[in-house]
Amino acid sequence: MGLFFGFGAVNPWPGEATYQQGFFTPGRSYRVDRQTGKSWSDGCRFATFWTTGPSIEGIRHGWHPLVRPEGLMGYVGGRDGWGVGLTSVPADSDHLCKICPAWAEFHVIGPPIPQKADNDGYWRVSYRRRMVGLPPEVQELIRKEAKLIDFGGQQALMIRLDGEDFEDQPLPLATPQRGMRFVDRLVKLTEERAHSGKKAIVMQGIGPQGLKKVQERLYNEHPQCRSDLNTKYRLECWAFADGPDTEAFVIARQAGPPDGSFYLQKESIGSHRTDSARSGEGWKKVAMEFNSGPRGGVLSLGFAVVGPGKGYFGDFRMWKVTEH
Ligand SMILES: [Ca+2]
Repeated sequence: MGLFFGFGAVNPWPGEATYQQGFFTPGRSYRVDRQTGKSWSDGCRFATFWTTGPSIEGIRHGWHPLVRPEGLMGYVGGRDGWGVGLTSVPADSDHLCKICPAWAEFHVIGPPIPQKADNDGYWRVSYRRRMVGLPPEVQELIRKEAKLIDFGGQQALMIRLDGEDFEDQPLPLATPQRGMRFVDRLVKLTEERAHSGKKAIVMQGIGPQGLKKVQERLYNEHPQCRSDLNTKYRLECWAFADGPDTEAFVIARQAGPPDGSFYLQKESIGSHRTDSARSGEGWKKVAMEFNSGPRGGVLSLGFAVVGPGKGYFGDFRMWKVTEH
């Protein structure tokens, strides 16, 4: 769920989401002037947005938790056909309104930042919240009465972690999907070449300086997902470098909370990359394994092509090798 995240990261791991659709009732909502930061109340009725689910680790290790003031935030679906509704009551009403860059979720607040850690070392953020169970009948009413945000036929490019061959991409935004969404403008879907089927993704090669920019932008423009604590991950995909002196590979960076802190820091806790597929090698499986930090964090992926040619990627998969 977009309420708890680091740098827009979500939790696309298969099997971890417990609901399909979120909604909110009016309560208070805001519009915000991005230039001045000024916000004002804005009337609304129902609205919904598609999302994936949180995990305990995501909540424990997320960036500033953002909470919607008043009203009701709900999660349709869930176990046994029941959903969950949450209301939040801020400790005071003097919080700045924040905008979630991942979900354009604009009526949330940031609870006060704690001044010190608890005895167990965790920096706890407190706010009051009421939780209610939503029986199937209520969920059905919500689905019937809710106004779905019109995505206008928009589509998105996404990596599903349990295996992605890109054959049914791009995916419609108005359909629930569980995966890492690309927002990198440099990555395109293509039928020029494919390791499987007809489709793959392609990137134009860049120079070393361009690669540096890609690495710097990893937190903002590349697919992200939450990582568990003390867990080993493996990533595999097929890459093809087309053109002279060109190589294609996958890079990843991890951000996590430093020791003694609740909050994620942008400084990487680990940078990783696969081996390269180089010019003349044809399709090559590239892979990497890496460990998450002791407190988990956020994993950002980048697809890198260095040189004058182009690089193709297909048949991606990432999974947890070990769990504690
Ligand atoms: Ca394919």
